Amino acid sequence: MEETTYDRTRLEQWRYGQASGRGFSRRDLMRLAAALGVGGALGTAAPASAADGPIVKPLPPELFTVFGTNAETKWEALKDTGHLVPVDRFFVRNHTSTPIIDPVAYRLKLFGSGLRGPKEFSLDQLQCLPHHTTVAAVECAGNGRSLFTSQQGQTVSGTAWKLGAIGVGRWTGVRLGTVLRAAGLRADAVDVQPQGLDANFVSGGVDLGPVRRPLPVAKALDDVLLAWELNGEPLPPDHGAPLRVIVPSWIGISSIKWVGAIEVAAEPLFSPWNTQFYRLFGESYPAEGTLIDRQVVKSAFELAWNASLPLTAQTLTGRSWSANGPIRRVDVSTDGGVSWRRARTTGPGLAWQRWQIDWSPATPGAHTLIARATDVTGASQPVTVPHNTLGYLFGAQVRHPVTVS
Ligand SMILES: Nc1nc2c(c(=O)[nH]1)N[C@H]1C(S)=C(S)[C@@H](COP(=O)(O)O)O[C@H]1N2
Ligand SMILES: [Mo]
Repeated sequence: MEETTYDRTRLEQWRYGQASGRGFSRRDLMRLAAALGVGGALGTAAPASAADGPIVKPLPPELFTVFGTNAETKWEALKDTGHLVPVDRFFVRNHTSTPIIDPVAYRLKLFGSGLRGPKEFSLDQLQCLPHHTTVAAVECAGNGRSLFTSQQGQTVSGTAWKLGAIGVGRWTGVRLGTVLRAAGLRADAVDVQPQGLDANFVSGGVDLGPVRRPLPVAKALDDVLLAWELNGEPLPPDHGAPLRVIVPSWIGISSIKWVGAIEVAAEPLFSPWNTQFYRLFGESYPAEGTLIDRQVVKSAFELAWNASLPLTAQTLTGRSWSANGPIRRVDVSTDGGVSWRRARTTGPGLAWQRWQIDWSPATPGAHTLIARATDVTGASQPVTVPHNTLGYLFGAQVRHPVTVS
């Protein structure tokens, strides 16, 4: 009885954003759900078998840097590609391992207090709904994390990505809104929480359940897609086959891969992925942390880290992106930020903007290149960003070292 009162108070605190950032264990969550009668099928059995390693596709060293279950795209491998990142070099971020899911046996299960009743769809049934295609980035919230340490001397935890935890693809599927309405969405629904069919995520010995994170219903009905195709091909296993969520402009964790169930609730939902992770903690933030959803402005050169460049006239290329909309201008410094020149933008400004600038290095030796983008809202890239302990949203100007000889 006392416990129920406590849990209810905790839920109320979450609703008003006042609770501590400690998050919930799966047991806490199930107990809370049972006590309040708001739960659903947490951790439904996955019709999946494991692949040999955490990632199925080949990870050749010229395309990827591998960090355990994750693989970062090398920026030099994007130099001669088009606007989209080819599947063979699209970064992979797996909490555990890529599951192999039988598309015929596959069902998407929708449930929760925000629906008139539970509903299931086969892949065929989903593919009979109106199709929609969008070009969108998937970018990890921790993209650029290692720069907190290498540029700002700060300690952060998590995968030490440079800038290659982003990929832009052309995704085809059905709008999440179409599926929610077909499932009987109620007017009082507030949150939508997709969950993956990959293995439960265990952190510090605690089973946190399936990878899942809530979205407000307004975002779910806006531009979110349930995708079965990437760049005109069936979705590959590592990127969520047979079906994944694509949440444009939001941090990568929102784009749940291998989505097996979606909870739709008439009350706020929470999971460790919005209470414990994907919040900004640190000196500059409140004790309970600041929830993050959207990405920030970033830029990268299509060059290796410490690239060797010739002492001749050449064209440097790169890309810049922002969750706020199109990039309005990109300025480049080849002298560590002393002087700046405007880069020429090339190609469409869809999800990211390609650009180039000519450079004739005057001297051999070490040089520092910097690209600084400004988006349509005037948001740009500062010299430094405030530290957060989990190393999210590194939007500062990146000092890219090269050697000219
Ligand atoms: N089910 C599930 N979905 C997931 C993840 C995961 O581990 N499991 N990782 C998330 C994170 S943190 C990111 S950044 C993106 C990465 O997508 P990608 O591997 O297709 O590049 O997927 C998200 N969706
Ligand atoms: Mo991520």
